[in-house]
Amino acid sequence: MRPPFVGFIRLLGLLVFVSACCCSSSPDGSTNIEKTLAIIKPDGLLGNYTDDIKRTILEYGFSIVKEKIVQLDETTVKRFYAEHSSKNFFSSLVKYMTSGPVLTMVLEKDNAIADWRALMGPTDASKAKITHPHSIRAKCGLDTQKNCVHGSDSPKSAQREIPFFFKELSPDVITQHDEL
Ligand code: FUP
Repeated sequence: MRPPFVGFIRLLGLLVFVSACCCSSSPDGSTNIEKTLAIIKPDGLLGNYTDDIKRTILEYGFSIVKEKIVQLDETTVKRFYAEHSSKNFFSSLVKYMTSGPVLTMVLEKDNAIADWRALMGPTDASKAKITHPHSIRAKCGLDTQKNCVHGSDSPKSAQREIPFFFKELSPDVITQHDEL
């Protein structure tokens, strides 16, 4: 007679097979595993939102590949936000980003760049509270500047921003497109 657990193991095997077949993100069976840079800005860190934000990150299926708390200086912020150097808010952005420590993280998952941006919500946290009330910026941000979190806005930005804070991660290991 067949031991009773053989049926159970077969069922388990079937479930694993079916979930493996269903978990690829695109119709051609490819996945788009990406890394993105996330920052919890001074208002997020000092406002004690860090644990909540990290819990949300994990709940949404990201892994936190790297993390470190840093106190940014003026030179570093000016380099990081160089594309905004001509904007009228630049000096106040630099002042804000150097006003306290930040938590920099590398997040990884399928479609991480767009998914983290979606989870963050719009740049203006005051508008996010109305249009995207469940977003992170709606919950812990205040306005366009004090908006609690940062996320790379494209694969090109992620390739620049990740090694900016984590030199050990070179650009070529950041975006990987795996064929199943
Ligand atoms: P985002 O990609 O959503 O972080 O937004 P942007 O790249 O447009 O802006 C980068 C940062 O500049 C924002 F997070 C905060 C700051 N900023 C201001 O302080 N004032 C503005 O009017 C716009 C942006």
